[in-house]
Amino acid sequence: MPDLHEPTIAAIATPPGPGGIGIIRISGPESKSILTKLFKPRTKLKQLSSHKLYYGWIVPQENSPPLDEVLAVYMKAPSTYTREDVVEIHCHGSFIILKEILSHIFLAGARPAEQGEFTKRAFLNGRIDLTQAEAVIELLNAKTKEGLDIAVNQLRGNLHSEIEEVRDILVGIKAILEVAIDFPEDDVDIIDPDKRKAEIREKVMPVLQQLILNSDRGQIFREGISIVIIGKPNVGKSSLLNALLKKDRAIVTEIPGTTRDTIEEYLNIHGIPIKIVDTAGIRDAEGAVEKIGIQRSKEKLEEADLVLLVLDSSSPLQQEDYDLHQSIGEKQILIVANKNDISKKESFSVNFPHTPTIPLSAKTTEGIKDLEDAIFEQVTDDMSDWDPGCSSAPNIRHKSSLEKTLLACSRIMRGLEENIPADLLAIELQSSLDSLGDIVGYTTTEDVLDKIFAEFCIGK
Ligand SMILES: Nc1nc2c(ncn2[C@@H]2O[C@H](COP(=O)(O)OP(=O)(O)OP(=O)(O)O)[C@@H](O)[C@H]2O)c(=O)[nH]1
Ligand SMILES: [Mg+2]
Repeated sequence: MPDLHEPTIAAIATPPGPGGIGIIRISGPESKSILTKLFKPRTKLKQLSSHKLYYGWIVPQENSPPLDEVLAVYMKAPSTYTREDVVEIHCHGSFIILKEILSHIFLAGARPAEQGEFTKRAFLNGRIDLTQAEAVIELLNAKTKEGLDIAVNQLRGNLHSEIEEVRDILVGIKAILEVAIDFPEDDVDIIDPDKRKAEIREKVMPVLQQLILNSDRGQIFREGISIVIIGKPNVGKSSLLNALLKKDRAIVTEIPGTTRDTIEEYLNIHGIPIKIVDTAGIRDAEGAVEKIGIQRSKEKLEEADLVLLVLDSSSPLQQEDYDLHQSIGEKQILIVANKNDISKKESFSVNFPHTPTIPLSAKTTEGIKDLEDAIFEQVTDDMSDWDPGCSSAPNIRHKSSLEKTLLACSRIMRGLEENIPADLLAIELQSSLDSLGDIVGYTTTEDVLDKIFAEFCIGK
């Protein structure tokens, strides 16, 4: 149940800058009385009904001129976002008006909400679990439709219910162990180790393993990847950037050394958010500006998840091309055999037999789709059975707790094998339950919670 002694909080819930409407949100026990102090409905009312939108004015003091014409709603706990009494005031979307009204709300008894505090209250009051609170952040930050699907699924509680199913099985085993602790002479019979092992092996570990796998896959759609285009001067790197972006973003000329600085852009390849960086062509440069540009190209190369090495298939390979290929090291790489609209001088699959090569023309854009498919395949590896729309994809924090749970499960399996005493098994079991509890927020420490909610914006 919500704590009636919690202070009432308020914040502007809509983004800064002018807009059609701007919304102020208030949550806490004083919400309704604050609204009644400031809001004058058009028709006189005895009482504000819950979950009903009223038209009227914000009049901060008796006889003062109205500040704004608004729509206001009072929502009685617990059917609200935070499970506390909540008020929303829909004003005109001017930051000055919003700030002015907010200052009167503070004078009337609310305090400014901290980042994510509304969602934190929803979590603390038990309306959502931690995975759902985190899904709200991901929903707000989603860069592609696929990233959004993952967040919405998590918000609907898909991850929560999978974790709960596993927890139920482990809690059941723990109950049996506790009985066995009380009757040590019959403990093997009570525990029935083969049955417990089968439960963990068939119903717990595969679910944990699948969730861990989904975490890596979801990460790609959620966070995206970074691609860097490198190559000698004039091979067509900027032309490739433009072809992928489907717009003339970077300057293209026949003069080697055209691009001096790195150019960062964003694109969406089959649902994966991608940061793509065009770089200065790498060579032994004389000019100071070009030298700095080349240094930056090398730094960007370090940060990349995937490197597109552009080669000019219309002219013979040079030592510089081999050196560049070498400098990419262990990173994922695709060779772009550009300018294949001109007669071919090189077949790179002979020169670089272990690197996938995509022939294309950045100028005519023929082959660009093949490159997009190759990028997708390269970074999704064997994800053909992955559907971001129906799998719950744990984040890195969840993943590390899942891995801890899985380790604890392996230790329990070994313990059951070796018939170790029930009280020792119970300790391992508690540790696996604690790790699972961290994911949904039962046992999460205060500092982890603070870190999670600090990622929110104010007003959410
Ligand atoms: N025929 C043909 N010409 C191309 C192709 N791609 C690029 N070019 C030409 O090659 C020249 C260099 O292209 P850029 O895209 O500026 O090459 P870059 O690698 O970015 O060059 P720097 O920025 O100087 O390192 C330009 O004249 C382009 O029109 C292609 O696929 N076919
Ligand atoms: Mg360029």
